Amino acid sequence: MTYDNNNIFAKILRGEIPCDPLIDNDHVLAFRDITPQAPVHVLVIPKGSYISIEDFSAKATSEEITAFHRAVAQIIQDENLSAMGFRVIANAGAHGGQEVPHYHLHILGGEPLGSMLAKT
Ligand code: DGP
Repeated sequence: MTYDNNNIFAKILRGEIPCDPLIDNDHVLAFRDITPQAPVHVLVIPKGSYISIEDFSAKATSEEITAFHRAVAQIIQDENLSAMGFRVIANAGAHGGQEVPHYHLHILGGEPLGSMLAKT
């Protein structure tokens, strides 16, 4: 599978679609999901062209991987999620229900999130 330069997050990274960044640095962009599934629902994406967690974990540089996970920690802290807990989701491919083929983590919290999987 090759990276689709026309996916929505690629367009956000090019500034063709607006977003309100919570983090914007050399390697990472974080912003709120347009259709939040919880009171806190933040997406963390690498700026590099990676399709999925598999692609990113296999090919990203150590610098990119470190920056990405530091950003995850920053969002968890900035959104005050540590005390009550939260969930991090990486959808991948058809069975994973991934809609946007640019790697992203969903960080969800702010209320009890229920069971881990709902196959609807
Ligand atoms: P996934 O199914 O894991 O690929 O989730 C993609 C998420 O991206 C979905 O929860 C909605 C969100 N999303 C799609 N388009 C936009 C957009 O233009 N802006 C923002 N902020 N979020 C978007």
